[in-house]
Order: sequence, then C-alpha cells, then structure tokens
Amino acid sequence: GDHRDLHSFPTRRSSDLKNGRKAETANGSVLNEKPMAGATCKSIFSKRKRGIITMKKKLAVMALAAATLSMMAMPVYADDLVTVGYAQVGHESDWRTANTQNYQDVFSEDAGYSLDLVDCDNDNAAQLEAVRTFISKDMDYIVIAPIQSAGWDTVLQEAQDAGIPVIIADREIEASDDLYDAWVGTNTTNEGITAGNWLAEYLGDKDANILVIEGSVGASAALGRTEGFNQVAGEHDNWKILDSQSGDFTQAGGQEVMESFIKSYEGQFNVVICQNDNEAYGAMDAMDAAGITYGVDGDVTLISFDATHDGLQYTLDGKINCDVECNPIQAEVVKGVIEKMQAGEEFEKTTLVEDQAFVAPGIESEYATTMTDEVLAGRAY
Ligand code: GZL
Ligand code: ZN
Repeated sequence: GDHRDLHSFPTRRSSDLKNGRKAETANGSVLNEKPMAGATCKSIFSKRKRGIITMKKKLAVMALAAATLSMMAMPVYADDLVTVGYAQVGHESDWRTANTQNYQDVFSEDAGYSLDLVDCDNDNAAQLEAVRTFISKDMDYIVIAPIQSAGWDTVLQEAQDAGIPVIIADREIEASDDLYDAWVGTNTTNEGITAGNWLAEYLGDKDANILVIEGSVGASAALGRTEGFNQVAGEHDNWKILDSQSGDFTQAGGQEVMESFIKSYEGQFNVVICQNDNEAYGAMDAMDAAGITYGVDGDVTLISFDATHDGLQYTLDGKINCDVECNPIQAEVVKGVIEKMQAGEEFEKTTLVEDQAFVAPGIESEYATTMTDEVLAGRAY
C-alpha cells in the first residue's frame, strides 16, 4: 500500500464528523476506515510468513506500529480550514463594499477559514447558481445575502439535502425558517419606521409632499424600509407620497429617478427619501443640476439610509437631514454562529444587528444622534 506520511495526517473537517458525514481525505479516500490501518499493518507483517524477520527488525516494526496507532488516536489537523461560501448581493453600494471587506477580514485563513465569496452582481439567477456551486463543492457552510426575498425554497432544500448548514445574512427571505439554519441581519422595517418618526418630529404639523427612491425591486431592505415608512406616513393625513420608484440601490439609479421626478413634480415636493446613501448622492446631483436646494438650509428635506462614511459626512455638512443606519459589519456575528455549529453547541436562530440614526448639526432628536466630527471619526465604516 502507499506509504502514508504520518506527519501530514489527511485533513478532516470536524463539521463533517458532526454532520455525520464521512470525513474525506484530500484524495477522496474515506478516513478512519479499517483497510487503511490494516493495509499498513499487513504490508509490514506479510514478510513474517517467509520467516525473514529477525528479532531486531521485529522490535523496529513493533515500535513503528505503536507510533502509528498512537498517531491514529490523535490525528493532526494540519490545514483544516473551515470552508464558507458567501453568495454576496453584488457591489452596488458603499454599504455592500464595507460588508464584503468585513467578511474578507473576519473569515481569514489565520482565523481558520477558507472563504469563497461570490459577487452575484445584483443578479438573482447568478446568486442561485453560486449557491448550487457551493453545494457541489460540498462547502462546510453557506452564507447567503439574498438579492431577492422570494424564490429560495428549492435551492435551500437542495442545501439541506446535502447536509450543508445555511445562514441567511443581511436581508430576509420569504421561505419557511426550517429551510435555513440561522439568520443574521437588520430590521429594515424598523429603519423605515425610524425615518418616519424622525420626519414627524422634524416637520411638526407642517405638510409633507414626499418622493421616495426605493432600493432594488424585491429586496427585503427595500420592502422593509417602504413598509415601515408607510406605516408612519399613514398616521399623518397631511403627508402625501407623490411617487415611489426603484433606484436599485445605486448612485446612477438615484440620479435617473430623481431627474424623472423633477420633470414630473418640480415645485411640488419638500421631502425626498432615498433608501440608501448611493441613491442619495445621485439625487443630490440631479437636484443640484435643477437648482433645487436640499438639506438643513434647503427647500427639500433629504432622508437617506445606510449611514456609510460619505453619507454621514454629508449629514455632518447639513446636506442630508437624517441618515438611518443599517450596519454592514455583520461577519463577526455570522462567524460566532458558525463556531457554535462547528462545536455542536446551541446557537441563536436569529440575531439582529443593531442600528441607529444620525441627523445634521442643529437638529435635536429623540430618534437620532446629532452628527459631530467625533461621531464621524468613531465610525467603523
Ligand atoms: C441593507 C442592505 C442594502 C443596503 C444597500 O441591509 O441589504 O443593500 O441598504 C445595499 O446599500 O445595496
Ligand atoms: Zn514521514
């Protein structure tokens, strides 16, 4: 049989053992099956029949056999990296960039992970394909930040049938929660409610004629922010939502939608809500080009979401009145859940990542922190 180097024991993924799946060595043979041990012993002892083994050799063989057996009892996990597949939404926004960087920082090889992050370019079909590739690669864990909330049942069932734990991260899906093992993310409905509550506090009993630039169609972050804000808007009969269209969470999308809104509603609106900072930058460019003023000293109150670094800089400058945070630094929480799964320990089915809101200097609010240089300097992203 082949001489198996005792010093480079085949890597065995402890998760395989926990999942009851047979641990496989790099060359695909199944570890810990008798034949491997037998093969080594048989090849060493087969000479006995020919009586050529001297006492000296016998002792040497006994010593090697003892070493082999003791090593068998304590396999060395040389490079046993936990493999994690992350089907990432795309690269549509600064928020997404911060989220991707965070995963790459946290799921490092030093930390014992091999991260396979696939940027699905905001393309739902590509994301389903990425997950199926993770399944065929037999990843230890699959993390999904779903582009769309709907349409996940089939592929989640496939992952479950393959015995691969799935964690839904960042956004939510419309699938029964026995189809995935854990969820880590933010409550975007609450974010929408916070924006509405702050606007009510800020306007007092003034009328509001509102234009909304929504996030990507079908994304839970867009659905949640819309639902939450509309809940509050419904309580104010002097608030009117003139129009609401998707800017796809991008700066270009925000600019295009704002340009079309200006054509249709110039002079009729005094509030613009952008469902992420990148859309807000596009809307600001469009309003600048049309000579429309916004922010604390402008005609239009501008609300944004994400509270990325640049978004908070604009808030500090008074260009954005209120920026509702949605925290992308989520990888540590996801790693914590995976470590518990690895160890076979209890883990939380759902973990909410905390959010807050920020407002421009000069604005005091019970729903938001007033921006200062120190607040900006203290931000992680
Ligand atoms: C929110 C996240 C959203 C951000 C956008 O949790 O899914 O996706 O608000 C990003 O910037 O595109
Ligand atoms: Zn050796």
